[in-house]
Amino acid sequence: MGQRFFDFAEPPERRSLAAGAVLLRGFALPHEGELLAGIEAVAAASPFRHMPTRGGRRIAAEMTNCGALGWVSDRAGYRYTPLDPESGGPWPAMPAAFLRLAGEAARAAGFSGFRPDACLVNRYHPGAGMALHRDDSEADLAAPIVSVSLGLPIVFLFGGLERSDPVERVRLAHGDVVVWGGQARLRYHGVLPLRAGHHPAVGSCRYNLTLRRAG
Ligand code: MD3
Ligand code: FE
Repeated sequence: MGQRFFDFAEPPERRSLAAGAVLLRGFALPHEGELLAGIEAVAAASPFRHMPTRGGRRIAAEMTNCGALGWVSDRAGYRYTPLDPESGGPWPAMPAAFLRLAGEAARAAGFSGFRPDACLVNRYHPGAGMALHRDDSEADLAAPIVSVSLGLPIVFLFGGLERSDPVERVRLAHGDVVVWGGQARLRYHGVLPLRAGHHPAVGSCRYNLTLRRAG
């Protein structure tokens, strides 16, 4: 009984996944409305699209970006660009709620002064996943990446520094935030194909925001 009483005083769940990787369960929940409105505003200016890979296939997740730089892939490979190749104009501004959440999450994980200049927004429909890869095209690899999951849950794959290293599976659900820095920054990662479902606030898909210092 005494135990139960103290449950109210617990801080939000915080779990170290590995050196440099901190999972903040439910950290984004208080900001759900602003984050979803931000995604809608970004997508109104730069709509979600399937980007081609260098090899000519299409990336399963639909993507868009906000901030000074956006991540793009095409037959020339992948890189960050200041302009949306579809609209021809700059990527939409980073919504204030994205910036604030990224800064607070990074600070909670021990990274002070994180100022992202790029946010890739991924949208997964059932069946879409992301193969193991590393994020290595950002200029400052000392800066962390903050990722925010919204909508349907997914199984995240967290590997090592080599593609053949063993992979840990972590469920990422609505409102979960992960800060990837230090030694975790260059580890292989991916997600399993999304399973169909319905999320009361988001519907039948999953969004993932990755906030980065790209330039
Ligand atoms: C670990 N996105 O956009 S988020 C990506 O769920 C990406 O959409 C996945 O991988 C998604 O590049 C995973 C978690 C994540 C993001 C970036 C990382 C994990 C990371 C960078 C380094 C290490
Ligand atoms: Fe990645």
